[in-house]
Amino acid sequence: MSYILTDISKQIAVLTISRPDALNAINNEVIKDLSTAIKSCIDNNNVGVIILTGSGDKAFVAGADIKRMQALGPKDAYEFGKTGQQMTVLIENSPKPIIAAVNGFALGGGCEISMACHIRVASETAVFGQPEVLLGILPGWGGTQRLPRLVGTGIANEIITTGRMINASEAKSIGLVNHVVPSNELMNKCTEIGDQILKNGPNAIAHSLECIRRGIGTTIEAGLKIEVNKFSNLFGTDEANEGLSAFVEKRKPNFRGTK
Ligand code: DAK
Repeated sequence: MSYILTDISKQIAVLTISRPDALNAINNEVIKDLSTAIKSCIDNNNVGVIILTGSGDKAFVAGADIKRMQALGPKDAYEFGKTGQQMTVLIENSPKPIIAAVNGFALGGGCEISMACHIRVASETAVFGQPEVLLGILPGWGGTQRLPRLVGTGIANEIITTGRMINASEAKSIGLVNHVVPSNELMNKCTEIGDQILKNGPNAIAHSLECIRRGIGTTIEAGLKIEVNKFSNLFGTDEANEGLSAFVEKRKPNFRGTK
């Protein structure tokens, strides 16, 4: 049985991490199942947007499985760290936007998974944090890299070295999340964003995400080169022909057949 529940409707896949007795804490099996589920959504032509959430009303993901980590030595920890990092890279590199629907605790590895997603929407009850230093370890699934890129170095330094918890409204104020909504509106809000994305060209979306991702780590000049190449490569494609013609013909574009 998989730790991931998959529900696909109207080109939006909802992936629910389901390990409720451990607040959806992540072990190797969850990493494997989540990676498989994401790859399968990326390969599925009936999916255009992915929403990632946690089961229950208490946690998105309460972190890596602390009970399992207790037994790790440096070699196993390196493997666990690498596997978790690969999963976050798979999420971040997805050509289909992945929206984190953060429905509760997003701590340690949970916060790191949410930060690898392209968009974060939090319920009012969400709690973020990188409490690894409280355990004598450090954020090892990209927290030290993605948090400063999202919120700036000074705030990331404080969050990581204090390990303190951040509530949803603070997360919004520092730019860690895009939106905060009441719990019962969380999935609606994510679906609304997903529906808006689905109206647009899938290749244009995928290439935009790639330009943003690759441009962040480089100079403006190098980033502009990536952008102009991606931009020009879209011209002459069926998708760009459809989008540009639809504007001229004063009609809505049809990029995905059914939408
Ligand atoms: N791991 C395993 N079990 C967990 C867990 C976790 N992270 N978080 C919660 N649980 C389990 C609890 O043990 C409890 O199970 P039972 O004792 O009932 O069997 C059950 O979930 C319910 O939790 P609580 O009873 O504690 O519930 P409360 O409402 O009282 O508290 C809490 C909720 C989220 C505040 C608390 O559970 C908590 O503090 N959890 C731990 C949060 C945390 O520290 N998370 C960060 C984990 S460290 C690496 C790369 C990355 C990482 C590690 C290595 N390498 C490069 C090697 C990532 C590290 C982390 O994520």
